[in-house]
Amino acid sequence: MATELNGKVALITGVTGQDGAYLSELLLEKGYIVHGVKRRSSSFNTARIEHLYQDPHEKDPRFILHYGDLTDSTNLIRIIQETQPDEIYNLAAMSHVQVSFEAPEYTANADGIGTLRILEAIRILGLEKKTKFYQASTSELYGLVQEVPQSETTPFYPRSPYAVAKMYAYWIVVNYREAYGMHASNGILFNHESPLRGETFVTRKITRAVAAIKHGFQETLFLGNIDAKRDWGHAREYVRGMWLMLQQDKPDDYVLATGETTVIRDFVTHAFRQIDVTLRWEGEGVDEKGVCAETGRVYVEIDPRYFRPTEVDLLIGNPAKAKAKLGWTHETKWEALCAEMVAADLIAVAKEQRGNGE
Ligand code: NDP
Ligand code: GDR
Repeated sequence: MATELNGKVALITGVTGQDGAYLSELLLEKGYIVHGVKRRSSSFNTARIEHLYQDPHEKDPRFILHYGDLTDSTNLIRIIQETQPDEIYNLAAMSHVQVSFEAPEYTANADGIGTLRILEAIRILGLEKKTKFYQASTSELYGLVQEVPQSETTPFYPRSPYAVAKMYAYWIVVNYREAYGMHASNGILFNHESPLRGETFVTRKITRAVAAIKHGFQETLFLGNIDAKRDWGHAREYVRGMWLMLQQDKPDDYVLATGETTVIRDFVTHAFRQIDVTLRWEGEGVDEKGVCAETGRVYVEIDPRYFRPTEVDLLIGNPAKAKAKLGWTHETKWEALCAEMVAADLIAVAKEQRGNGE
């Protein structure tokens, strides 16, 4: 970290997550002092940011972690008071759509009211004019298809407790911007993935399973609705868009997406191709099995437990505004992203198994 300091301080909630890790790297490269909020956990939850860790005894550390939680307003007020950030990136959330059906109240508290808590903390501390705020909004707000491609003007129709909580967060950001003149922006980000993606999201679940099957540690990949379509980009490129939003003179809301949509089934096929397995799908229905043409071996099975009570069938974003106003574009295509994730998991799974003594 030899970069000269740029005199700015950033605070990232959700620093231990996929986006938190990439954003921390980016901001440190740009010369920020980065404070991160992490939750207390009974086991280590900092694997994604281990390479950035600095001993707190070090002189003038640039990357500093604080225990905190979006459900605890006094804790948030104290952290913001202590760090006096120029920019806050609110990435913390219970971010799993299916889990939000199991824990809807907690999801509303953390993802919805949690956002309000930070905005109020900024106001209570009188930082409205100093601190810029980024909110991790989501394409899940579009939910039931109203129009495609989806843009900043497409009506919302959320389809899960997660999306409804994020919709509250979206509007409270808009309201605080208009009511108090805060520099607060929503990034409406479409799905973005990477080798750091949580293991229970569909892309990473697929790439890890492919790696485990290749190494002989897993027999079958069980999936839910493989007919859903998603607009997938690379997380490293999307965090740059977050930063760009806070560098603008005026706050606003922006879609970040690739503009291309892909059915889950094709991601599965492409992932298996990386280990030289050619999947042949039986029929087109989601209750059919995926079979390898040469051997007849079943690699993929559909398990109804992974179906959601209400599904988001089709996401395809229009990133034209972000391109025109922020100069943001994506580079990585989903096929390359998939290949990168499989390659990383082939190494990771082998390492884990060695670690387990197998
Ligand atoms: P992750 O699930 O990887 O990370 C979520 C982070 O939030 C983790 O650091 C997690 O901590 C933390 N967290 C969860 N609950 C709380 C809480 N109550 N208090 C404090 N921290 C909490 O998500 P991503 O990095 O993929 O996404 C970042 C944000 O962007 C999320 O808000 C997500 O909803 C949103 N988003 C993501 C998209 C994507 O495709 N990745 C697309 C659009 C929006 P811990 O590590 O301890 O679990
Ligand atoms: P999503 O991501 O719900 O779009 O939310 P996820 O990868 O969980 O699901 C994408 C699609 O795949 C289908 N699917 C499965 N999903 C999971 N997790 N596991 C399975 O076994 C499986 N089988 C099929 C799902 O039904 C869905 O249609 C992500 C999160 O990062 C959110 O936080 C973020 O807001 C949105 O992306 C944009």
